[in-house]
Amino acid sequence: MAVDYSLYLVTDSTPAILGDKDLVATVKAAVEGGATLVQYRDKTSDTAELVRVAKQLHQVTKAAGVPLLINDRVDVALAVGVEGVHIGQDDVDLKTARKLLGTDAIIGVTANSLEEALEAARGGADYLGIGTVYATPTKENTKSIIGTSGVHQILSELLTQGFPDMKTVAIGGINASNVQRIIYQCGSRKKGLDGVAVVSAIMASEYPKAAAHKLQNLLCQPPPFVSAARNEQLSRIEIISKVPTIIARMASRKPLCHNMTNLVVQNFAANVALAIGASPIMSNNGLEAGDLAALGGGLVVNMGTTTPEIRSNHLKALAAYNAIGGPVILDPVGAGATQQRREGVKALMAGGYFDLIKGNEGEIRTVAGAQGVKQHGVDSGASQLDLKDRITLVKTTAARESNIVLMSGVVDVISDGERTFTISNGHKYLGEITGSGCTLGTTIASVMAVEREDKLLAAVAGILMYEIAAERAGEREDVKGPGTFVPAFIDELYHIREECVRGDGKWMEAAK
Ligand code: 3NM
Ligand code: MG
Repeated sequence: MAVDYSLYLVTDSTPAILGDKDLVATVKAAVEGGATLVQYRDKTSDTAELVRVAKQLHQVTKAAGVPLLINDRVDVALAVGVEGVHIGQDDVDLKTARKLLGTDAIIGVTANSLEEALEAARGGADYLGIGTVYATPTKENTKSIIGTSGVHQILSELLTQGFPDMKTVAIGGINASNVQRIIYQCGSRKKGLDGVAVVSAIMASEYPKAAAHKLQNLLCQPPPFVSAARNEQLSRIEIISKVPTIIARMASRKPLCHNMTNLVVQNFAANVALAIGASPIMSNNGLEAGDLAALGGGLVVNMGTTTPEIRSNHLKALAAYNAIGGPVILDPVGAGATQQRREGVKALMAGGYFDLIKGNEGEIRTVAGAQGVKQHGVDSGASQLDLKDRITLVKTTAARESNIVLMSGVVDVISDGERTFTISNGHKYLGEITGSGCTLGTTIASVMAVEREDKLLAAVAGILMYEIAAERAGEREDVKGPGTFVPAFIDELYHIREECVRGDGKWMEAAK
């Protein structure tokens, strides 16, 4: 019989989670609300109590047609005649469990790493519980926090190593606020999760039926930030023909460009937004982000000025934009430079979805290593990768995060994990003024706010507008250096916008 792994409830009888609710009644409510599989997990009760409670739970689950598994204890599973067990790395081995329970039993195994996942798959596990995704008070002694990218890596290896049909659920810190994103970011087009396992999101809820129902509803829909459509391919000719129209549309729509940025570039970012035809707002107050997100614009989260308070504002704003699918860009300024910033990147990436992450080589390398995926031979600092390796890093990071990654440089590399472009426009004076990276983010967020279907196309449009304007400004006779460059650059951004509005796309011939 096919097992539905979509909403897997793992029980917890401790007062910290269950409160004063009754365990069996809570499970009954959860199953009524939509839990599709139940694991009785009790690490402290003696065997007689485990058998007694498991019998009660089994009555409830059997009536609902939902399988019941027992955590760790094959003997209890046998005594009660439930559908299977879930075993951890420290419990009875898979082979023995299978021998005792037979081929029909459902046997799941916890996998914290790729090695553990492959071993369990080879050993004939029916499903893997992959985690710990995010740190959780429910289980504090977990081996490692692997994030969505760690799960993603295990799923893709299962596919390439010959286990395309292996059933998988993710576990650890999953709740209604992140479940859609976790499903989206853990999986890929080729292999996704079969479900999520939760403890506190249901067991700690005052209304377990409603909590399960809400999770089941969320599981049925993609997260709001997933675009409905996109181009399978994107040729140079298509880009050249589409970009001026997109910029013209931006100028007519005047999208809000919400910058949570550092103190140095606020004024410059606002001027760039105005020049390209967007409507800037500089707000670092996370509490008003919901109102701003509702206006339909894009958000730039810039880590240039960082304190714990700013981080909490960033997280609030991220959640507000994610909730309605508004585009969000992360600019992880100086990401690898200090412990605070490394932690900051991790916390932001675990706290929400960034449609695009933009940084220089060092920053993108920090982002790539931020979530428990080990990188080979990486240290912080100056450019060390050749173009081929930069392309590989950008592409694999984007695939792993299910978003877009832009590594800026003399040659920019941008990818959504499947389509990858290099862009070689720009001018050396961009490197001689402050905020040129930050305001590229401002430009991209503004374009993404109007081009919602193909986010990669939107980002490429923003980069080309920005860098060709810089090129034109840098080549002007009245520009003698970085000081005169800044106003000329703002003028050229404005001119390109005007040309687009007039239907004149000749400026795009400079794209390279
Ligand atoms: N196993 P919550 S994490 C039971 O990583 C369990 O193997 C984990 O609880 C693992 O849904 C975990 O409340 C607890 O975060 C998950
Ligand atoms: Mg165990």
